[in-house]
Amino acid sequence: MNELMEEIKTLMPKGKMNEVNALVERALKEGVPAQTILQEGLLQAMDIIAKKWADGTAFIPEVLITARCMNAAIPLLEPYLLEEKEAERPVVVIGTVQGDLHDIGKNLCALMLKAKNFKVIDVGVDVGADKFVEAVREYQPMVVCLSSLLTTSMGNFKVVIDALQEAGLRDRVKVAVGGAPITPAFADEVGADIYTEDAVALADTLLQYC
Ligand code: B12
Repeated sequence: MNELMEEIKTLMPKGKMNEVNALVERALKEGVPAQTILQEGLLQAMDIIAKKWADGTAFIPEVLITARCMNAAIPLLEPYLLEEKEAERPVVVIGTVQGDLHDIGKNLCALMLKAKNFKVIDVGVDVGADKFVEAVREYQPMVVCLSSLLTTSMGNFKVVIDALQEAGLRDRVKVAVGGAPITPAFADEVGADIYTEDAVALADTLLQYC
């Protein structure tokens, strides 16, 4: 990887645009993160030429051709940079527990979380413990949010938490619970980590876990 970055830095002040692009593509193919190529290749090359210009050992044409190489390479990195940024967003799984079809409050929670830049995986309504476990295994969220509006379904919080425990996933994920009939005492009783009364408080609380 270092060799590729060194080559990029050597070729950019020479204006070798096609060669630089080919090296960027090769680095991406070899799995070098786009952020690394940007920081340790392209930006360092710009930095070196800017310093040389400042101390009089390089001139404007060299600065311009280096910048041209930089501009030509950026579009190659762009989709990867966006993807990497996406991957950094904290993930939350949310759903309404089994036996319960109410989703207005859950949707509101999902909306508020998205507004705070969480990546939200909404598993829907009437969701059994198995599906929550599957989602936690697949998406590895920071928090799983369980919603219930019915006194007949709120007991399923514990079923989900027990299933996570049994699957060996409980230590890897926080559990938040909520819904109109839920109280802080009930959240404690079922072994949840987080309870809030509404969606705005949920989003603010989860930000503290990032
Ligand atoms: C709308 C509604 C329905 C709609 C649901 C439509 C939908 N797509 O959701 C329909 C008509 C389908 C419906 C059906 C039923 N309903 Co209904 N329904 C309601 C009603 C009027 C409003 C619920 C609502 O959306 N509130 C607005 C949202 C924004 O508030 P919220 O859900 O509480 O969410 C907020 C917080 O609680 C919190 N929150 C929510 N989830 C989570 C999750 C986490 C992790 C956190 C931290 C916070 C959080 O944040 C949210 C936003 O700030 C309530 C009455 C009420 N006042 O609550 C009855 C109510 C919940 N329903 C009730 C009942 C009995 C039923 C039925 C059984 C009726 C029947 N006999 O068929 C069925 C159940 C069907 C089923 N299996 O789910 C009862 C429940 C009583 C009980 N003791 O359990 C209620 C309380 C009405 C009553 N007073 O009798 N219902």
